[in-house]
Amino acid sequence: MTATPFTILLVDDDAAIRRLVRLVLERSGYVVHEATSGAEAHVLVTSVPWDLAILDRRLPDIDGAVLGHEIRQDEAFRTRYIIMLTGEDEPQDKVDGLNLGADDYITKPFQHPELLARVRAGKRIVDLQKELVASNRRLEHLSITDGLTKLYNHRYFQDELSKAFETTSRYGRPLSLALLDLDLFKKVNDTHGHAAGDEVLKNVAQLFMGSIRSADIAARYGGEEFAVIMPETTAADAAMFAEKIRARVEESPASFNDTVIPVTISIGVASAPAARIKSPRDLVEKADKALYRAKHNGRNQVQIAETAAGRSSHAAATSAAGRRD
Ligand code: GH3
Ligand code: MG
Ligand code: MG
Repeated sequence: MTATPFTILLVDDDAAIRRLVRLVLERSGYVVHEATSGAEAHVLVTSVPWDLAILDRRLPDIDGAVLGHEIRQDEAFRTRYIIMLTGEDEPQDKVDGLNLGADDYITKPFQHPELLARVRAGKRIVDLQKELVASNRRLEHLSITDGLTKLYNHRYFQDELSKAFETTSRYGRPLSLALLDLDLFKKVNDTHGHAAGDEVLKNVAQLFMGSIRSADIAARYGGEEFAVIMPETTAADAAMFAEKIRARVEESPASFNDTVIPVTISIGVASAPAARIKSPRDLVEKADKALYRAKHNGRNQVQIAETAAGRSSHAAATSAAGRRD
């Protein structure tokens, strides 16, 4: 993890207190930003990154406890730590502050070691929460990614296809799906070994990632089979994309231990909305059938799913401008 300095927002209208607290905190290596009112604090919380806030209870324009409560309402600040600065003779201040969501309080006048000890305690909590967030992100990424190719995995593909299909059904927007299968891949493994086969899979995955639009989703469907979801893409445009990626795979062999390993892919494309496609499953089935035809017809080619009229079409390169160039 990068070592960004722990940053503290100090909100107090008393300049002498601000100077003192800043001095103590900066000597211990903390970065401090100051605000003198609730209004200034509200600007500061969104304009600088921060970890912990020290809020005076008595501010000119707002009760510090209420300010803390307001800051906490923002989802982005839920994991930050808030310490109230309260007067010695107002025990109710502490109760109010804690009730409104502050994590701790410091009574004025305070001893430096106590201030630092409470800030350190806050830092421990904030650091722990940061680690949790980071580890959740890592886990989430792992749970949707294929380890070998770094493309999305099958589960994520299914989830995203369902979502994309819903948009298509609701608004009648075009949606295309390409299923791509490496040709005679078993032979690659048999000839060059499994490790070389893995390298080929990684290589084609790279080609897919470099060829898709940002809204497209490229996934490893399983084994040596891949899928690309193309929202807002008609069958004609998807056919052009598929032809482009087919040609790119043919032209860009992987190399493994100084051996160049050429491969080709067969692609089946299906698009919605279409009369017989009522579900994401129908779309996959149609694309799969088209893929099967591509294999049956000799591989290294693109086939487009049959339309309701029963016609099938071969995606030969067309003269029209591609959607991606
Ligand atoms: P076709 O053109 O009909 O698709 O022929 P194919 O040989 O590609 O098809 P088949 O389904 O017979 O073989 C797929 C091969 O893909 C067999 C399997 O060992 C290989 N394979 C699947 N996953 C992996 C993998 O993660 N790494 C490697 N190296 N090979 C894999
Ligand atoms: Mg295959
Ligand atoms: Mg296969």
